[in-house]
Amino acid sequence: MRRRFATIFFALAFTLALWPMLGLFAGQYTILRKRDSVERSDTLDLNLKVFSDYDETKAEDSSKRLGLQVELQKILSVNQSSSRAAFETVVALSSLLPRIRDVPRIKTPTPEAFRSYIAPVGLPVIFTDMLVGTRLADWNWDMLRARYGHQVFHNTRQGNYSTKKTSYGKQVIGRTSVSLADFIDVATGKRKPKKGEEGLYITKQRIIPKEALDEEFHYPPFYPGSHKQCYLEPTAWIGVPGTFTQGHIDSKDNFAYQILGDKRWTIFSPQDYENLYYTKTKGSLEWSSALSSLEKPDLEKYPLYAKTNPISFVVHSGEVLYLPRGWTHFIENVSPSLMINTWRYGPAAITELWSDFNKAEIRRRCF
Ligand SMILES: O=C(O)CCC(=O)C(=O)O
Repeated sequence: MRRRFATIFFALAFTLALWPMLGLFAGQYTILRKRDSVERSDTLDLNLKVFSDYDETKAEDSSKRLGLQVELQKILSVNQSSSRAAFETVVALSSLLPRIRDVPRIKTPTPEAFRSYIAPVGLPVIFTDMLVGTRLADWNWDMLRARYGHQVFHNTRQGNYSTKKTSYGKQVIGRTSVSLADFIDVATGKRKPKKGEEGLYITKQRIIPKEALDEEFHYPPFYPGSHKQCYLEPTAWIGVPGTFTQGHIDSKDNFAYQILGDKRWTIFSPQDYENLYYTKTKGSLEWSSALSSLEKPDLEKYPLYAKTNPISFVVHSGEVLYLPRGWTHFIENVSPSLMINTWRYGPAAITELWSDFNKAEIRRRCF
């Protein structure tokens, strides 16, 4: 009896002695957990601060999003090749992207701010002053005519695109050759278009000679010089009013520099992917929407379109649009317009349905 009493007494004393230590441990654990979640949501708030109009109802998804991003990094660090798990995670991620109703215009942030708070979110932004002080800010039609007027652009889109009646997939647009001097004379009203010169759109062409690129073109100031290899060579899009590019998705982040004139962008979040009737079209636009007109979409044929959230805005000369990959974009030139864009393999944490997402080399270099 005395032995049993002694055992119970010692067991109780032992538990009591350990209790504070257990409590300390549990408390510390809770503090760590709390700190973790505070840090995470702080980062997210900072990420989203710039998007003052994002949909608050989606805010509760933010921690899920961060969890998925961490998960995705883990999956990709183990499995460099395309995997079902990675695919499913990126699709889940895109469905948690906060809804925005407008694209914010901001002054160019520091590289650190862009890389920490903007690029990882996967939402578009317009930089209002990124071109100030660069050579591109001095460009005008006369200077372009004098400098590059002799260049002839073969394969220039012509005609039907400006009517917006065509579907890219059917390839019914015309193609023609035009010199930049002729194009500028017609676009700026110096002379009337001759037959075959209506609706000209020089698309995705080199305008700055390769050897002049370093001097003339400034890559976005957010990454070190060594990241130049992460960009595709800049291409020019030069169109008369009304010319149009049908909705499609790009597999890389886009920096679109609006050099001259105005361009209307109508964009859709990756969440609208299922509602835009994508067809995988052979041709220069890999992924295009079957919808050819946004003005009067045929809702009998495309009923899901009614569920989409189009965001429409005009980018003016001197501004730069950052459009993360995965966002559908329909584009229309609203005045004679020159845009130069460069695509970048980037870290935008949104849907990526293309195989190059998993190329280990690109990730190592550019993320
Ligand atoms: O400006 C256009 O017509 C199309 C541009 C485009 O699709 C892009 O920059 O990704």
